[in-house]
Amino acid sequence: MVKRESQEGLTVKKEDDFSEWYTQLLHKSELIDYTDVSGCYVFRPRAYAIWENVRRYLDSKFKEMGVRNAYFPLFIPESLLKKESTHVEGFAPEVAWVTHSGKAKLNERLAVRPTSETIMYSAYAKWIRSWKDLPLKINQWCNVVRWEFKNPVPFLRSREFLWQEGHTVFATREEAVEEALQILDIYANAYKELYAVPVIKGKKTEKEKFAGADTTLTIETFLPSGKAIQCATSHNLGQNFSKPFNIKFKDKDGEEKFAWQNSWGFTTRSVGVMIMMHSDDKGLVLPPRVAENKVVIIPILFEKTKKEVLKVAKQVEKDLIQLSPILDDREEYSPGRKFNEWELKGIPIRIEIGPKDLKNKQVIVVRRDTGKKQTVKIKDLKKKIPSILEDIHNSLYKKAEKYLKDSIVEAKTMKDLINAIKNKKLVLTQWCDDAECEDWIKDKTGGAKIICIPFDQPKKLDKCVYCGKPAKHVVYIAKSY
Ligand code: 86X
Repeated sequence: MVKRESQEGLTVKKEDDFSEWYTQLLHKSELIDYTDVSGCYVFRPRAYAIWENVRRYLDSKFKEMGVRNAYFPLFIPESLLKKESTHVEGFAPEVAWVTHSGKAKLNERLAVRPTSETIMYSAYAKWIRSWKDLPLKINQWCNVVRWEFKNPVPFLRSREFLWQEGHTVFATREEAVEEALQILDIYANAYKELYAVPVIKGKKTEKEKFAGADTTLTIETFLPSGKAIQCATSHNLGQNFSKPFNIKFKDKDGEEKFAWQNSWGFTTRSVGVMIMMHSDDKGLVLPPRVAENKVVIIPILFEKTKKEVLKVAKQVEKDLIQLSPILDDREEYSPGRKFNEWELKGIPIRIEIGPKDLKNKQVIVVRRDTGKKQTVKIKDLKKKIPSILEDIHNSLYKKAEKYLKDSIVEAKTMKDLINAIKNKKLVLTQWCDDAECEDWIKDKTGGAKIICIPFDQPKKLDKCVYCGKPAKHVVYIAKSY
């Protein structure tokens, strides 16, 4: 088949070629541009605006919890990075190094931060002396670099990405455990309330958890590509870092104790998750709460009526100013061409204003998610549009939730499991907690892994899908990003 040579709409369907669809979508909607460095992308203004909205939301939630922002350096001396070697080992090939200034070799190599535990915790060791210094709750918004070799995917897997990393310190294990759960809830709510994306809350298996953690909590979802994806994570670090970094405090009882720590992170990957979940063959579908412009106003211009139509369009723009409307009054493009462009760019609502409607003091309102049209009296717009936006958010969430539920298949035997994985499903099954069975499951399914042990567990368990011994948990298994 010959591909349509069009700079405008998407030339492939989401269902036919997911990855080509995603690449075209990001490029043509002007969210992402490429650079000469593989795996490093430009976030264009419309993409960055999404991140700013999420960032504002999360930042205020963290502050409500008493977390304060700080900024630590980008460069981490090699000796410091390797201080707690077990957590770095598996990651070593991904670390990018600064070795020179100009032509002169540095005395010590500097890592470009892949994550900031080491640099933050060496400072914490100096700052924490007594129980009165605890809890210490610090977050930073920054970029990190991991020189991955798997094929890069914009937003989902890039060599540089943006995130927040929270690093908190407590006097007791209990406080830390409680906070890690609260953070996971904040993350899950951000996905639900901003991105309209449902997630599954759970715990990683011993094998899949962060090596530096006692437990890794996670939120996961399942994308229309047929793959699961980790959406954000919150770790109980126990005393695994406080011991090597010597983060000790004098407790109320006069004894010196090692502190209990958490770390948690949410990245720009989330933007890609949202886009993959909701967007369609016409282009982006943006949930209203993260969309930079919630409305586009398109006046239908004819020579005779141009003046009055534009006048009303400008009045509507004013009435809806809170929603950052775009007034597309360009005369060099046809209305049809404008409809396509703003659909491609995912603006949640289009308002068409033509001379006929004006006579009736009304406009046409079109939803991006369903394409449904309705007429609305101009005087009602200010009240009606926000409620339609709410409706769009809720119906996007419901649709994604149905997709997630419909993707789940229960398996009782390995045969069912292997089959369901072949059919790109998210499999709910039971497992004995043995790492060997976990390895075999991965092997027999061609690389599917245990995504998480969901918090939501049944009262009664049956047997392990692999070995047949009594099961300890239900688990989700899928191919994943
Ligand atoms: C693990 C753990 C943790 C704070 C989070 O998941 C949330 C925010 N950090 C990150 N991790 C590494 O420790 C790591 C270390 C090195 Cl040296 C590396 F090159 C890559 C890494 N990737 C992940």
